[in-house]
Amino acid sequence: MNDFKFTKDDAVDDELIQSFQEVFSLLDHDKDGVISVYDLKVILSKLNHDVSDEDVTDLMKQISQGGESLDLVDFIISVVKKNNNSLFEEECRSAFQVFDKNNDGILDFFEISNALDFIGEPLTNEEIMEILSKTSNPTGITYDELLGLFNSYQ
Ligand SMILES: [Ca+2]
Ligand SMILES: [Ca+2]
Repeated sequence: MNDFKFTKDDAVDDELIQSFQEVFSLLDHDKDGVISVYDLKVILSKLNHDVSDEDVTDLMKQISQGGESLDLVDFIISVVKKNNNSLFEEECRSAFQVFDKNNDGILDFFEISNALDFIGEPLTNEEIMEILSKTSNPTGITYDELLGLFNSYQ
């Protein structure tokens, strides 16, 4: 097995890795430790998906980001990355709803100011005005714009 270690930031615990290992070994049809195009094809035909070699190769490229096979570490990383993104979006959305006190879908100046105080990063009025000046609507910020701002800082 690999001695690849995940850092704390990856938020992967032993139990999770074990369930990844189980899924992985299901997908690794010939049990050689790598999910290949061949393995994918066997699995898909078992599931009654009639797929061409080309389709399977395309699918593999999508999962492995251009590669031709996946080992366990690649597999976990591709799944974790995917989950983190949607988790992140979900958290942003619920945070947005909490701070959008009047539920109009826009964080206005006071709502932003409250939100920043709440997360312990108060900005000056000028700084908030500057953020707002970058948005399409100078009186407030929509969820999509907020997400865009977060993503640009990442
Ligand atoms: Ca295999
Ligand atoms: Ca609002």
